[in-house]
Amino acid sequence: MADTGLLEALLRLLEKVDGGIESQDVAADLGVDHQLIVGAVKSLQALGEVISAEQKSSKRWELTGEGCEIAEQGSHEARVFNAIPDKGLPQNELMLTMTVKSYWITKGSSFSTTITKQETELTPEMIASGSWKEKKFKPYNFEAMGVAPDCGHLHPLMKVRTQFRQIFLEMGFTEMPTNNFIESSFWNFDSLFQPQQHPARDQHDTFFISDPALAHEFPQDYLERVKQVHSEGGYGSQGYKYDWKIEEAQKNLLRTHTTAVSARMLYKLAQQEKFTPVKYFSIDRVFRNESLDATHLAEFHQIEGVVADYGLTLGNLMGVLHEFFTKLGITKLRFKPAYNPYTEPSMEVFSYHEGLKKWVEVGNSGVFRPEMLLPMGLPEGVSVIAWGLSLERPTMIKYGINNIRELVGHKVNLQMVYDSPICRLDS
Ligand code: FB9
Repeated sequence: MADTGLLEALLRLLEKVDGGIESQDVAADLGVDHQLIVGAVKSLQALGEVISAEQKSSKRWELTGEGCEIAEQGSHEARVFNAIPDKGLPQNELMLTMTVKSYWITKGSSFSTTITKQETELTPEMIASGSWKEKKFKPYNFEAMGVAPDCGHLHPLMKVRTQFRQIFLEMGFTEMPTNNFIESSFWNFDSLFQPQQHPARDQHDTFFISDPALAHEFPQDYLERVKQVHSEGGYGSQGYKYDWKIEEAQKNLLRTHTTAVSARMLYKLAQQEKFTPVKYFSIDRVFRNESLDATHLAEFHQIEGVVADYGLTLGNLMGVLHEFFTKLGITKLRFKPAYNPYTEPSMEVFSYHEGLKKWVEVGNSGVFRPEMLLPMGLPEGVSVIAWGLSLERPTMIKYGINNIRELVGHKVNLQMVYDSPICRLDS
């Protein structure tokens, strides 16, 4: 931004004339280099319609540094004559022509002789007070280069996670605290009405922790209601009719899904004096002791969205899934009935992949069961819809990676991380 004093001096000169002024004449009048006036014109143009400036190109002779030297020290010819060798010297080498870009400056529709400070950010205070209406805002310079990081490179997974986080935030979702990889079986399974003999709960699907092997702190009244609904039913459910054991619920494990965090958050919500609708999301690592292949490792990042409100239905779930996946650029969705221990009904979500010319699974979803929600203390009538997908699958597709070991793990080529471009999911 050119110096404000120079801007206002130029404006005062412009104010005195009816038509316009030549930038070179302004430079001469103000006794400054023409390039400073060119900069001042560009600054005034960025302020909006203060001035109008039509760029002109004119060719003209201008003394070079050498020319000034001749003016000060006498004719070149005389000096050159004396120095010209017998074989002579072409004149055009003596003088160089320059193209000077100048401006024909006229008053703009918002002409003023004073510079109004341009705001560079819209603050909450401006919005609240309405003062933004009287302010001028500096236009965004979309041509500006981003600030290059001094060092460090973001892994593609982290770039895609940021994009998903942005999508959830745009949709009004709040991020859940997922900073506990270790979880009790109670929150990972029992609170979700997943029976203690479910196959997912044994060693070959779950990583159990040997030390500390057991968790001991649970909300006792809630734990009793969970035990009751598993063993004898309640809330209209017949339960699973088995001898529910606290020792099973105490076993610590590496969480197998972020739905354990959703359970904790929904229980906390149920403790409020008055229920309030919420929209939560999480994106973090989960661990499963499963067979490995080109697209599956023993851990992955689960993305989960949760909406709790009175009277939510499967239609609301389909609607929020359409909105979510549309922001990913996925518009053709199909829903297939599925089964989850903690949601009824449940749906697998499919999208038509134009490249592969086939429907591919892009996630799973459902309505949390009353046997999960009511023991928490959530009011009758409150329903909770939720869905999940992985971070690795979209990342591999986005970055054209076929084997997950090229994306994560000790064999990853760090140059791939350095070279990975920024990620935009909507295009
Ligand atoms: O992510 C998956 N697929 C996917 C997602 C996005 C995508 O984006 C493209 C660029 C446009 C492409 C593909 N899947 C879920 C489907 C399959 O990949 C599947 O084979 C692997 N699944 C994981 C689990 O496998 C052990 C993906 C992972 C998954 C599955 C289910 C959930 C979360 C992650 C869930 C859930 C849930 C359900 C109800 C309530 C709460 C959570």
